[in-house]
Amino acid sequence: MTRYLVTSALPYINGMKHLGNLVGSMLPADVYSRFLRLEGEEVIYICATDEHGTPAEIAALEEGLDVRTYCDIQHQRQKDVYMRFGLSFDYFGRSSSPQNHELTQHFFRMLDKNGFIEEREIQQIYCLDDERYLPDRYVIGTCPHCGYDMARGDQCENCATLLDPSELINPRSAVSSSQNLELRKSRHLFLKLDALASEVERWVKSHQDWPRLTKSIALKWLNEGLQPRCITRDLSWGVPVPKEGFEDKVFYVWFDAPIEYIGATKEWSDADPDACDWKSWWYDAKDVYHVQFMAKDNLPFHTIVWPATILGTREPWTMASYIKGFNWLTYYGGKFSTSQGRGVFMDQALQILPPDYWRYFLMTQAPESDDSDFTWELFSAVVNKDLAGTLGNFVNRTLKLAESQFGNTIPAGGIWGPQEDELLENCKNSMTDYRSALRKFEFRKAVLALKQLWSHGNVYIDARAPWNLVKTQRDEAALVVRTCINLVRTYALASSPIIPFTSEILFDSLGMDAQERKADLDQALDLNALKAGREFEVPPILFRKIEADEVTKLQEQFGGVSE
Ligand code: B3M
Ligand code: ZN
Repeated sequence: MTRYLVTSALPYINGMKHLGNLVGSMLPADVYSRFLRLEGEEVIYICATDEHGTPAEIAALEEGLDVRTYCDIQHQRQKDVYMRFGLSFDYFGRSSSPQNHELTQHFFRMLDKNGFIEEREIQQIYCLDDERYLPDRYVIGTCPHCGYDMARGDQCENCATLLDPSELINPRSAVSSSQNLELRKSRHLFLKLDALASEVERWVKSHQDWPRLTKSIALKWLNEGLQPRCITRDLSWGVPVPKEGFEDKVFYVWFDAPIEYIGATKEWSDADPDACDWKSWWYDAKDVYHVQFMAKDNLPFHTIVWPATILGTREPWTMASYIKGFNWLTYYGGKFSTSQGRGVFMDQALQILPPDYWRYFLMTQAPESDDSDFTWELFSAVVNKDLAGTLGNFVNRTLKLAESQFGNTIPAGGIWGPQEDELLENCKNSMTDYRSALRKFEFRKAVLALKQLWSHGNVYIDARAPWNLVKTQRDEAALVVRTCINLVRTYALASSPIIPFTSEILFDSLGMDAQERKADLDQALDLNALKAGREFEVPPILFRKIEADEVTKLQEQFGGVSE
């Protein structure tokens, strides 16, 4: 039996994530994990905050906090909003954990022992007042190309030119504004990617089933030739380098971040040994199918650098079986921008509408084969049509009619006939499409199939018109109503990977117990599961429509109809 190990790219600790971050990694990973659980598979879904590196240091500095305190606060804040979005991590860890420190040092020692680490001398900017080396983006000055006086040492934000800090005019420290800078030589450790290139290439090429985006980015890197990569930094926040002469350095954040996939699982094991045996998932785990979800900018690290790191240890750590990469979700054609406050952040989204509105909409727009664009017009159109118009409307009509004609118990009577057969046949087909799309990581297709499944109910109830039948053939009307109530159950079960909160509302209103809620997707197709005589309640309106004036207001509030 295959066991499924699901991970999504670890969100940086610095600040709330936006809807683009959500749809590009965590949300599809959650949908996939929930689907596998529904299929009765053994699955764990692991994620964590990525806490080391310059961005965390800068953000802490800006808030006047020491970096550990800053990370404590931000980790809690992120975790909280992910819970509210229904992201069903089995464990949500922290890359600053002792477990990750230990594992990262172990990985390094193995690489060093096996000859895949080399020392090199590089030049870096040192600030005499700050008494520290400054990474490129800590150096600020005037851009030699456009004259912008706040250009960062790695890139000018105004004209987008890539820079080297030595090109800046009047360079100064971003930490203190001190101009007391000098170039110093410093020794660093490099991972010899070149020595591992052919092994990485063989590994990549053994995965022909990966999405085109993933394969093309991996092959592009391989074709350009792999160079040794610096994996140490002159910072104090991070995993210390366990090597003589390097005691005052830490590993580069991208060296320890993927190791935290393992680290987080170990954090879970250490906290609850009965719940999880981390090593059985990560070490010599031949029955594990490991799926990674991420946005495309993370693909080089996961298709090249991280596998090279594992291969170089010469130990049997679990490598990706499948890497699902996503393009960008844009906001009115431009970037979601943290610094410019464009687009919608996850905490703001939940102040506007409950999580399922966002979860459903985002999955309909999953940027799988191309970038896709967020607009409030599209958001309201999809919500109004699919959620309010198709699913919500069917549930509401069905249960309201049942209640008014038969009271709050499922009615008995009537004989299953050809129209019910046809309904069941249609549902089976849509369910097959839905399951096979999810198995193949084709999320947009899956959502389309789910929407199909929902629409069969409306077609059936319109054709059968139980509101008329009830006047002349009460038994027949009872059959239709009973079948439709069973369809509500089918929908609640099938939709739960995408809109889990709505499923719970429906389970509650149908009075389903814990065992009944665990039905799989074959059992979900039983349109006689809920028997006559069972009580139900009519839930409040499931989804409300978003009106045009609200769209206008949201556009104004969140800005940016144009870049
Ligand atoms: N934190 C980058 C990002 O959030 C990085 C991912 C790490 S995955 C090991 O896009
Ligand atoms: Zn510039």
